[in-house]
Amino acid sequence: MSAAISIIIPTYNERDNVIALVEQIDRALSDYKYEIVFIDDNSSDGTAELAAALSPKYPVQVIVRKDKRGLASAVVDGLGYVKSEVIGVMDADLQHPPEVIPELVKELGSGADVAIASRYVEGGGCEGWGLMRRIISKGAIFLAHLLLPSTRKVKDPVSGFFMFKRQVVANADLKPTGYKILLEILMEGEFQSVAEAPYIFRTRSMGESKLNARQQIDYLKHIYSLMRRKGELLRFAKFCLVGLIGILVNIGLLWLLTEFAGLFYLLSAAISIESSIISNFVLNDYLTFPDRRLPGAKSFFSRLLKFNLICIAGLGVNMGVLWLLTEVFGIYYLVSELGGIVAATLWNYLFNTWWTWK
Ligand SMILES: Nc1nc2c(ncn2[C@@H]2O[C@H](COP(=O)(O)OP(=O)(O)OP(=O)(O)O)[C@@H](O)[C@H]2O)c(=O)[nH]1
Ligand SMILES: [Mg+2]
Repeated sequence: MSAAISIIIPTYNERDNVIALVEQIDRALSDYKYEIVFIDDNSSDGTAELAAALSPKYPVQVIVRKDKRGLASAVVDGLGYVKSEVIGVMDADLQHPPEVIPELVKELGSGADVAIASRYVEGGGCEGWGLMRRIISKGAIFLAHLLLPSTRKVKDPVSGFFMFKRQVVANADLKPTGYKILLEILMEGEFQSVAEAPYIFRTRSMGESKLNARQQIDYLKHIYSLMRRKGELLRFAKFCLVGLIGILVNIGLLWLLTEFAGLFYLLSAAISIESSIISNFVLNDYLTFPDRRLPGAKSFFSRLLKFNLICIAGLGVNMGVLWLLTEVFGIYYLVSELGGIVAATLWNYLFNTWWTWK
């Protein structure tokens, strides 16, 4: 099969990598028609000039931007220059092995719209990473899975090495912050199927890493921006509103059952707590998570049971924090309870999005 492929490669001071990279891509794609578009942020080491000098021999185009505006934005700009229907993104520093590109192309040929070179499927991995970098990488993925649930089906949603069909981004308004352009495409693009092919993220042998704490802060900003754009912040606000309604149901019923039905107040409390959990569940099922509700009575009751268990554990979290802040930190108990409510709300929300409304 011969396909037209465009590879976008963001560069910043990668002089010592570009020649070997282009040669390796050329070898890997010997059966394909392809083009490489470098988006260079005005590297001071002559990267752009060196890459441009390859163009008589290889299908290389170099776009130089005047300022350093970041990896992900470089890729977005690159989309404006590529000509093929099949588009790939990879780093310039040879940490992404070009031999994997044909495997990604095959995945697209077999029906995937997005094909990701993944470190976290069987056969994938990272060469020479210390414990800290592993924790940061896994933590970043955990955060994406937790806060942006539609990414959960992808094991490596922050990979910098992937390919996709042009139509995936044709109507997408891409506004990434920082490094993680794949996350932006997974959240804003239009696609049906995603495939992941394993690869080993190699150690960088030439040039310097541009990764620093700034990128980690940018990542948090990016997640926040996606949560806002994709309605996940609104979802959390609805969950909190339902929680407030639950407090009214709880206190109102406690008062009614104790004063008018003549029940012992602790019995009234048990009934009103459970009633507010059930009313919260129904409201959340219809208002907060209408898009993540499976049909059928069995699924409904299974969600109700999960919600119940998480909320009862949430009561324990509330009381634990109340005790801790009051007894250990000496805070006035009514103020401590605010901490307890915040902790229990977060607990309930996170565990319910993870388990009840997966
Ligand atoms: N155009 C552009 N490219 C960038 C910028 N920052 C990084 N890059 C390129 O993006 C790719 C990934 O950057 P790296 O510094 O290698 O990041 P990393 O691979 O996550 O980190 P290491 O494993 O430490 O190398 C490389 O090709 C860089 O040259 C930028 O601000 N602008
Ligand atoms: Mg790198």
